[in-house]
Amino acid sequence: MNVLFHCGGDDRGRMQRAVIEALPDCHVRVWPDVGSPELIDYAAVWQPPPDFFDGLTGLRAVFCLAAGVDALLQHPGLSASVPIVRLDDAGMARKMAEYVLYGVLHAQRRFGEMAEARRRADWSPDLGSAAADRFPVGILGAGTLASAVAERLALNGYPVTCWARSPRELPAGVACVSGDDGLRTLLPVSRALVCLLPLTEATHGILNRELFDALPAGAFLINAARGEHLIETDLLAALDQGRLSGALLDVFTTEPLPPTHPFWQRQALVLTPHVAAPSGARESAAQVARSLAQFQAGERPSGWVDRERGY
Ligand code: NDP
Ligand code: OXD
Repeated sequence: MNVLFHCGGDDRGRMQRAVIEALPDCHVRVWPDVGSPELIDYAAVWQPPPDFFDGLTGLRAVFCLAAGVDALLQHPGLSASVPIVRLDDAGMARKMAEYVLYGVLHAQRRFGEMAEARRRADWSPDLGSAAADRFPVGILGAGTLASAVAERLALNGYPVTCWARSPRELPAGVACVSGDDGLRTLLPVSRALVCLLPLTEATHGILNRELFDALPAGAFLINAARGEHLIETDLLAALDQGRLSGALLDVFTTEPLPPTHPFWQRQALVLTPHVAAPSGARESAAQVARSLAQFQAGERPSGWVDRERGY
């Protein structure tokens, strides 16, 4: 079997070695060394270039080396009839749980305001902070990453509610709501709101003025999903109006975030360069190998993407 590999980003060397090692019975070709394109059976990719799929007429499935498939689904070269299998956890859930816990602690214990006071050499700002059990957290999403995040937050004493398309069984102590009504009940009580949704037509721009207005005044936003979930100008306005006290952002409409972007000037924003939850190279490669074997056996691997839903 011929597998065509391509990985964008800094981790490409480790990912390439891990995939080759995990597929000893396959001939793994590293793009652009495609050989005869019609002989490629599978692709394992992250950030494929525009001409990556050219001539791959025998392609049977694509294994996405990431959890989010929004960019892959929009790749003009990928035929809509080719199945996509994404990474399901692959080491990301634990890291995402750490990342979001950091953000929630930052908001609940008011570390951002303390950092500002520290810049003024102000020793004793009377900030006070709510106890964890009085600091409800809402999570948009109830999937692989959101469940792990919710479980970690609940263990730390936060009341946690996740929002999904349809009701879901979640870890002990975590509530789940769904649909428009569910969102309406979740927002007014969420002192921190975390976005862990896939980017789809339905979720594009969901973090907007209307949603911010429905949160309690001074709520804190954490977006670790995709930059396009957020209307950036609405966030700046909500900060100016005190609707939001701050945000932790890992993802942006334009990455890398341009040096002139207004976000850099806002002390209330904690910015990270899309590093919330990198997948582990070995875990990812092992999952690709497992998924490929399942696919060959006519089974549906766990990260199967439903193109209709968009995730
Ligand atoms: P999953 O597919 O496991 O979970 C998606 C969740 O979102 C599901 O609970 C789903 O609901 C819910 N959802 C989808 N659409 C809607 C909607 N319209 N209304 C309400 N709920 C909705 O995804 P993962 O948890 O694996 O990943 C989530 C995203 O995180 C990825 O798509 C990616 O963009 C981002 N990501 C970011 C990383 C980073 O480092 N910053 C790293 C990895 C991923 P239901 O359960 O009903 O289907
Ligand atoms: C992903 C990501 O989707 O790293 O896996 O953003």
